Amino acid sequence: MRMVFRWYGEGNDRISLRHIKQIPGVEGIVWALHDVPAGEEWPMHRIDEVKEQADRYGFNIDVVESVNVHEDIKLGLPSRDQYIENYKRTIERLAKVGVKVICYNFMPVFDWTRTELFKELEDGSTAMFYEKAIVESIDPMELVEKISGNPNLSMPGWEPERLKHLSKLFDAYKNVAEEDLWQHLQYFLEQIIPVAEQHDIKMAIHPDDPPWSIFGLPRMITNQENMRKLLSLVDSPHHGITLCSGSLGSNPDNNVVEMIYEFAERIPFAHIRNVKIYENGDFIETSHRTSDGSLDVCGIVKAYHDIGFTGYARPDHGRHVFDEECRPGYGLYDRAMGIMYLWGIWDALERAKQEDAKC
Ligand code: CS2
Ligand code: MN
Repeated sequence: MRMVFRWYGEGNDRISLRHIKQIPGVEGIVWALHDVPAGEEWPMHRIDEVKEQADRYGFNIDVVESVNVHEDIKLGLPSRDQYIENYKRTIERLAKVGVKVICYNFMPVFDWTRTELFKELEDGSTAMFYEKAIVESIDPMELVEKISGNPNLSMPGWEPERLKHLSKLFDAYKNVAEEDLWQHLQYFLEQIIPVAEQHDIKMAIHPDDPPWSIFGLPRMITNQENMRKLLSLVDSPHHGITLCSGSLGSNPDNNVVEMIYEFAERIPFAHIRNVKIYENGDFIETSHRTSDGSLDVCGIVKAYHDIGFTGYARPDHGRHVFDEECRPGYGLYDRAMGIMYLWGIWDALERAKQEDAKC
């Protein structure tokens, strides 16, 4: 398991590389050029710049999260071909600085969706919360208005400049059923994966978060069966999954441990975090510790250990603790604690393996 940490970039992240360096066992940063709009080629000089910044601290930049997929590709519009070409150029450029894994997602319109970004937990910390009834009852356009007036609620996909286009996007998706979306993904993969192969980069799709359809938009990467279908679209070790325990695990029917065993060979990147699921379908992000949430994080790490996982892993969203002011889910302290918990389990398993070997 190679531990990495998401960093939003110089001037864009309050957390410094100097501080990340002090978290035990972190060997690289998970990065992206967050200001380059989806669909555009990433400029080489900007890529080089991140490489230099990381080099100063001895961090690798092996994992990129995300190279975002333009909506026209997901919608299957004729303009997609140009965006796919741009995507290929970005893959080629990332290969030049040694990138090994590209995480991306194929969710229509929105990345992860929550209804509250700073919901207070019993211990006084805050975390991201999903209230099912709100998402189910609200007209997305009403939610847009609510969010427009509240800067604290800004989420991926809900950026002010995108809000203006949202109604048009919703209209465009009216004609896209789940099966169409699968075909559009296949079209994309058939062109991208050969380029990834050529440059020895593993493409790792992130599951849908939450793993069910929201606001009437189709979603695909939601459960084990669909992941099987996903992997069968293109048969290549360069086509894999970012196995995100928290995204998939917020549906109690999903068994993340089983997924790790089944898809072992196709997981270049692991996101590990815990969520607490309520009976009514709401969920909140908790500390990484197994007993704090509904997921068996111990069992998840054990599964990675059992399969001899040599891929990259990062703590995913964390709580906001110690009064830290940070971007939702991406504070320093709780993710650092998460890492120590993951290493604690991993090291104990390693030790047990050594003791066993001695007997
Ligand atoms: C996050 C995602 O929801 C999550 O668990 O890890 O926001 C992830 O960064 C993107 O979907 C990757 O494209
Ligand atoms: Mn994730």
